[in-house]
Amino acid sequence: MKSPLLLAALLAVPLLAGSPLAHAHSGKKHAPAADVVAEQTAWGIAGKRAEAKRTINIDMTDAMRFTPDQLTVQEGETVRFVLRNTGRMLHEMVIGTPDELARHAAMMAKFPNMEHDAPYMVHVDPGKTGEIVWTFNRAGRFEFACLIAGHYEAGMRGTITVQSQSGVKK
Ligand SMILES: [Cu+2]
Repeated sequence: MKSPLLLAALLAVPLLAGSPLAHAHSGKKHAPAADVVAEQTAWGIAGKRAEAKRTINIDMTDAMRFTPDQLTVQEGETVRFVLRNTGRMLHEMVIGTPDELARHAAMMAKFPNMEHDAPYMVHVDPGKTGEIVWTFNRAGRFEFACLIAGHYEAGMRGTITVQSQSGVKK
């Protein structure tokens, strides 16, 4: 006979997974890592490491800054970002449109312990490095930011300008 506790635990799983909070931060559902399908976003699409001809190294610090914080890439370019956290606290890099990042940051400020993950973000522990491989197949002006509560607000942000193939900035 199943204990009531176990039953409660079993019931809690689908309840949690289906709660609006679990997905509220992006407005999109997150697929488990095992069956991630590259999803087109307004700021590009998950890239393949083998296609990344360029690596951009970025430092993250407890001064709430990325170095460098202004990047220019070409439309269609796949970039491998290598993030080095030289601080003593967790940092992350999330790529998006300025609007999307602002919304996401507000959600993170409200629910600081909310877990979030997607191909356009990486969390980097102190002293570690992390990686994002991203294909910028949409021209425009985008941003990247650390959305850990308080970091975005402290200015931990950068810009990514994706130049269209015709050379005209949108
Ligand atoms: Cu941070």
